[in-house]
Amino acid sequence: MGLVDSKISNGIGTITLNNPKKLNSLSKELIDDLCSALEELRQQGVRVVILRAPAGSKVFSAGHDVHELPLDGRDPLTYTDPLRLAVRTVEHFRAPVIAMVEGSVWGGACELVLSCDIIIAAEDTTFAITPAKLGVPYNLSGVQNLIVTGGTPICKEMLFTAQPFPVKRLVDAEVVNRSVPVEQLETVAQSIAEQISRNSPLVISLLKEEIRLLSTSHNLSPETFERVQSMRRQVYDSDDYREGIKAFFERRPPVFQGK
Ligand code: LCV
Repeated sequence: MGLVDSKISNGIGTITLNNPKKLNSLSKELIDDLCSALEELRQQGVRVVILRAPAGSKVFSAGHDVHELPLDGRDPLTYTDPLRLAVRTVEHFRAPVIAMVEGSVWGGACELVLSCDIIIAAEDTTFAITPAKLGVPYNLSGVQNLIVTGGTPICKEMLFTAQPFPVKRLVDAEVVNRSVPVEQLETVAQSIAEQISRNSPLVISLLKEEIRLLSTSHNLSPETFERVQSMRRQVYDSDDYREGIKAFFERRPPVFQGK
């Protein structure tokens, strides 16, 4: 797996996002490598996985690779898009995934981290959920994941402002399990992983799936779903969507016209 490193020791898998020159942006290539690494660890029967970036990373992940956001009228966040696939792969992975986070986390990478089962972060970590800044019509399952794991109040503030939030705000909102001094990050994450690896993998796998099902049971009528999809199409067909991406590459603040 070129863009991620993976290892296993005593039933504990560790996957390191390792494409620093692209700030671990969630390109299709990196997501494919991440999903392959998880599948390999599943086949080896890991009890728990730690997902991390290299020690000392200033950026944990810069989020969706903006170069891969379509500009030809296609939905940028469909069911089969890499970010959606990565989030589902973590959510459905039979063993717990611990996100061990340092540096800044951007956009879809926030949802990927929040899709993990336990989040341990260094005290200077920040999270910025950015679709409103880029003009991207975030999708229903993504928004649901954010509010289920984060809670509506802080998620609305994060989504509407699109600003970096210090991890303390997310710990206070019980979105992140713990923030620790960066020098303790590995020890704390490893200790939790070892505690989990000593428990019943069958029970833990069942508990993880029960919690997933109970926390996301929603009856959305087909008409409502289609109405939201038409709302999303209006966004990704809008000038604002193109403006958000254009402004990103021109390194300037976007000027959204609301159309
Ligand atoms: C491709 C990048 C990226 C990147 N993609 O270094 O959640 S949603 O809906 O918004 C979803 C669609 C999503 O996740 O969108 C992406 C959200 N991500 C962001 O808004 C973060 C954008 N990046 C930044 O704000 C800065 O790059 C940070 C603060 C992460 C790092 O700043 P720094 O000054 O250290 P540069 O900005 O110079 O970036 C280094 C190289 O990485 C590219 C960026 O274009 C630059 O490439 P070049 O050296 O070729 O110019 N890069 C950064 N983020 N998400 N490419």
